Amino acid sequence: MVKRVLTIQDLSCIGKCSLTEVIPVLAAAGLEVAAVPTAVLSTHTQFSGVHIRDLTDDLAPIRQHFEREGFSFAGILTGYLGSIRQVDLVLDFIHSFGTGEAKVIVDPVMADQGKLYRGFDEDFVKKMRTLCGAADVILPNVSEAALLTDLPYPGENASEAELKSLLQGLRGLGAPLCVITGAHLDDGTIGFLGYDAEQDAYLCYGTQPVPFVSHGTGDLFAGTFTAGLLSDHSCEDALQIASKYTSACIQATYEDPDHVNYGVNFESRIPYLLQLLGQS
Ligand code: PXL
Repeated sequence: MVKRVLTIQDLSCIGKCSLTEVIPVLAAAGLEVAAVPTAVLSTHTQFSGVHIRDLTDDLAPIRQHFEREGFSFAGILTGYLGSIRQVDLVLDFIHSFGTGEAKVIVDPVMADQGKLYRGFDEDFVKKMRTLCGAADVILPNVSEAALLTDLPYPGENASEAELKSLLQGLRGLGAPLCVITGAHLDDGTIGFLGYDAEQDAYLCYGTQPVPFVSHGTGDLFAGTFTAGLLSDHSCEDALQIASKYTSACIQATYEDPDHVNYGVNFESRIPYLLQLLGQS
């Protein structure tokens, strides 16, 4: 039977991120995607003058309808959420549908390069800690890990020892698997460093760095990890698949002289994703 995955995040029309990346990746893995948009934005928030249709008031009625229909989900992936109230409403989805076998994956999108994204503050960070506590897996970047743990931001070139301190702090939030993504590892690669509390083991993997930075790579990583996990790969394998695919998409964008600089060329690498997932 096809597995159904619920994902709750924004739909940005231009500026590849959130649902526009996650829906195709999950669908490519053969999963049925229940996509709940929290807002429709003309572009992601790195552009100025963005038109936003906020859908916060629609989230509870959508959840209630899902409950009346008796829908269930093999997993829930949350991404960029625009307000504290949205996080509360997402927690309601998790309470309704995140029980039993369902895997809850939280990407606590709110910061990069040591700075909170526009519109977020310390109260939002506190609320995000609660959401992380309701997850099976959390996928912060280094900046988000520092904010969530209230530890100083160690910079993008943090040592593995510093990343491990962040991981121990993240562990305190309650998720059994905490993974710092986009981490510069001591061997010169870029990838993830995670701590699996059930196994008491660190998970680590990196790919060669590509000198190109783009928006939406964290969302792509989270979507790909979810795709791998729900297509029966282990957490460690799913993390490696996400690392390899995200890196290949960044590389493809970097190598394209005509690339647009508001997202990565993930579309051209879908055949590679299928190969990584063992589906081609
Ligand atoms: O990629 C994270 C993200 C998702 N959605 C929106 C964003 C951002 C990052 O800025 O603005 C709307």
